[in-house]
Amino acid sequence: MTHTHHVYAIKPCLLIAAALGVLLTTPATAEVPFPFTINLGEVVPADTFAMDVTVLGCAIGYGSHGGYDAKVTLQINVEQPDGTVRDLELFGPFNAPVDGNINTGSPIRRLVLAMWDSASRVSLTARSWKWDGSGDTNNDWDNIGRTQNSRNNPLVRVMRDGDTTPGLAGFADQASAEVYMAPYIDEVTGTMKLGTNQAIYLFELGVTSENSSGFDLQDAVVLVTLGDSPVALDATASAHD
Ligand SMILES: [Ca+2]
Ligand SMILES: [Ca+2]
Repeated sequence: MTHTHHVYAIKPCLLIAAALGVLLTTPATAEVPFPFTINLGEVVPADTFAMDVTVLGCAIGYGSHGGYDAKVTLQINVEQPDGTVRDLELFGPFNAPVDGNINTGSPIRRLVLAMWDSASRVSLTARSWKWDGSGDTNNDWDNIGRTQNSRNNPLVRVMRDGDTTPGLAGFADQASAEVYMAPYIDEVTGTMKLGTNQAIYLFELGVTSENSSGFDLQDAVVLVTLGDSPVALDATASAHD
């Protein structure tokens, strides 16, 4: 229940670092273990923590043969021990499909310069948007009702160290989830190779049936790395850039 005062806890919510915009060509696997558990799609840290959130990839389109690229927006939801929820819009406004779009064809990295209480519960929410056929402003994209939260949701899979990858082809010649996660897959065993402080969220944002050919679990692929300070996370990433 108590708030931990820390040198980085300048504001209770979001002091968000500038986009570093780095291309992650090598795994940013942290060397220092950081304890947390995944419970039904939520990360539950065992200590005060900072977060690094990286969109590794995104592939979803509409129309024949994949058509045009859909917009995708992303929100990080931190439920604190007192029950209050902070919605972090690290990648732009969740309800502005153009300004907040993460389906850009490139990885996007954001560092949260805030410390959070242990026992907070972290989940992710992603939303896909469909073009209404006119221009390219926020108002020209409709939420098609594909909003998925990672909490206890079969349409969002959470990968941790040692997990088996989904093994699904990308829809309409899109790259598979494995391609986006390649730096984090063990070449010998084919299983996930992540730090104990890392998890990758795989979102299905196009269909709701696992039997559909559109079920490819890479409509958004998001890496979350927890650390005991923003400085530690930044140093970890820099060491691998
Ligand atoms: Ca897809
Ligand atoms: Ca899909």
